[in-house]
Amino acid sequence: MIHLLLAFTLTVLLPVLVSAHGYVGSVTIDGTSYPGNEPGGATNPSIIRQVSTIDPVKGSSNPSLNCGMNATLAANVANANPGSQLLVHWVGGSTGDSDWPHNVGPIMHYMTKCDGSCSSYDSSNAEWFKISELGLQPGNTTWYQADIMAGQPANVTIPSNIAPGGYLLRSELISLQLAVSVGGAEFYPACIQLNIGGSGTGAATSSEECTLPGCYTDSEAGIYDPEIYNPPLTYTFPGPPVAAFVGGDASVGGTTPTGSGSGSGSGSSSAPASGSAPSPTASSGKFSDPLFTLASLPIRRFCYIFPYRS
Ligand SMILES: [Cu+2]
Repeated sequence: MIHLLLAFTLTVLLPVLVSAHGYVGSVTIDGTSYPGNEPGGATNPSIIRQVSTIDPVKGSSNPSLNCGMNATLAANVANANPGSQLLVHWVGGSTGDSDWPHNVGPIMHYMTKCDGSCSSYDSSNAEWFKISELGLQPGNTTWYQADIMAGQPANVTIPSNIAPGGYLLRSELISLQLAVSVGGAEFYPACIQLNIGGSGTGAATSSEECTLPGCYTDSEAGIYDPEIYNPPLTYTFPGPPVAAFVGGDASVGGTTPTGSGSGSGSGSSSAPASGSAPSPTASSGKFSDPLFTLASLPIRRFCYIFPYRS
């Protein structure tokens, strides 16, 4: 009987377990969709650098903090322009057939200029600047990442005055459900290869840039947070501030009504997709999610039950 029960429990839990992490399945740029490759799977020409696994990057000095786990160059580069809107579709599971599984932690976007074509650019020593950061929604209890978990893409706008050239756009989710311990944070970076046109002149200053790894430490606020389960929260974003030249972008696109409500000072990005209403789904949606429901049990997170999956 015990064995039967165990077998039943595993049968129920395993499908959830294998979807406990994720990756960027595709990116939509001004309405055109660009598919990515499954982590560790076949490599088709893409604009998204392929990672080797859906597992998170652990540790702030991990070289994979740059573009994701063992990321490799992508063959293609997409054209975009200052003011272009990108929807970054984070998905869950090794084949991306489920929603992003985490709802605690920030959504941030960085860029760096490629030296030559981004399809051959090694960014391991690149200096990155931040173009957006989203943390807590108004009320300081629900994260914008909960909207990603509810199936919405991360929404980011290319700065309206950015100088033309090749750029990597780095989309990053940090999942903080284990961040009550130093080293517990899960980093999920992804790099998208762009060629940006126009005649802008905007650029970050060197004090607004840092390398990845290099931007973060394991023990700083925003990465290690023993109070993460004691809302309402005050959240301090890791990394540099949003670059000053991005500042004028707050209203560009006009599709992100809730983006500036987080107090982050960025305003150029928002988790909710244009035209969708984020708030009604924020609470009802997450309670219907099996992972969240299980995560709400007295034992708070799977990763404690199955530490090898953390
Ligand atoms: Cu995960």
